[in-house]
Amino acid sequence: MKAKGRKWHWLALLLVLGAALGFGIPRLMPDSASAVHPEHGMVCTTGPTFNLRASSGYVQTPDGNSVYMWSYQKNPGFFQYPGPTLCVNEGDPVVVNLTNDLPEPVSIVFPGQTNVQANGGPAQPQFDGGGNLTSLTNVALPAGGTVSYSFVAEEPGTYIYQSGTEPSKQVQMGLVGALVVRPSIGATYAYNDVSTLFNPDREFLLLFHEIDPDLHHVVELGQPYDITTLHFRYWTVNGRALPDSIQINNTPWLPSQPYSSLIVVEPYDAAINAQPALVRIANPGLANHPFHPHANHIQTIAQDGRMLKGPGGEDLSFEQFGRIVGSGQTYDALFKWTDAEGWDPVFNPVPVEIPGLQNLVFMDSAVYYSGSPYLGEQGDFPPGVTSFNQCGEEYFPWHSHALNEFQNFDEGFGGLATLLRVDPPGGCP
Ligand SMILES: [Cu+2]
Repeated sequence: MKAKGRKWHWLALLLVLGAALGFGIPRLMPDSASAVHPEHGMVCTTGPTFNLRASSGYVQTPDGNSVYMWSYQKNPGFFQYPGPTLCVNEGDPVVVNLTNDLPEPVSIVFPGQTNVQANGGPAQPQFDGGGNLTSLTNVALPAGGTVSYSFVAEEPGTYIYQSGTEPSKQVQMGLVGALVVRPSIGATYAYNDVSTLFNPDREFLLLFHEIDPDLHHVVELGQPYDITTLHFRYWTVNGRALPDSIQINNTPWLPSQPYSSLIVVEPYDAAINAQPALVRIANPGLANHPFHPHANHIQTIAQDGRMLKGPGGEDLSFEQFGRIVGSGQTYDALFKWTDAEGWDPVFNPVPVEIPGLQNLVFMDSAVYYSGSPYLGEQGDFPPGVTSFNQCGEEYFPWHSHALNEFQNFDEGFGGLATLLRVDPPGGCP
């Protein structure tokens, strides 16, 4: 494991994050997030019956752009991207009723689920005039058509759901979401194995997706969709690009993008904080993404909704500091942040050479840097520099290491990235 990853070059990232990191009061929401930290962490829409609409709307990007999207939203509800995170329990009879507001047939497929029954809508398979397969399952016809899918959630884990109709268009347009099946031994476990116990107040989902705004524009205008011109310009985590990705759940200025992806933890402590965070990673998009979490490594425990165990039950989980998340794949990881050296300005003052105040150059007058190398301590800043650091917390970037994806329309840093926030023991006041 790496110890505290104090990489000063990443300071630059924190300095360009202009928008304030919210500690505000979230919008009242019917969905369940963590009871202790509703601002952060995975937001569940609970089933096992779900009513979704395939609809169009607009999302915002950090460079001030507004992009036409398709997505699944709750019915009734507001347009949101990505679709709601569907949470069910192992053994549940799941029913997903889909209504189509879009101008062409749409559907949903549930990779990893077995015996999915489709009721209503034209039956599969469907072909276009040229004999090409256009849909993997029954569709909801345009202008209010409906279809219903049902299956039993037989295996716990993290899954995706997405359009099974012309995926090169409809998945790219945003018809994606995540499905979480909780194991029968309890909701504080990721799988039916005691080694997968996690802190339920530290459960996170990171769902990756990509956007070509030009292709979205031609769809908005009703013009032909030419996949050969595909050129992604935006990359999102939970429907937002950095720095929007670190804003709280349901932040009011991103009304169509309700899900935060900020990871918030406190240092591992065998006595008071022994359980790891659970990070569910899902990639329903068209591209593969080499995801790189800074600070401690993640412990990858499952892939595509199956625990990493050998034929004799051997533990095949492993530590990683980089994880290529392929198109259509999911991973589950446990994560602990360890204050390896226990730096403390009084009791363990590990000498650190910090540049003098007058030598510090900030790219932006607003920073998240604490001004101190010690967790829970805050230092001084040059005149004119405002720190949004709350309590000496520390930030680490978790980002795509395909650096073209680490930006918003060629402006970095941004894109497929979020931050890990480490609060001092006991949390921020
Ligand atoms: Cu990195």
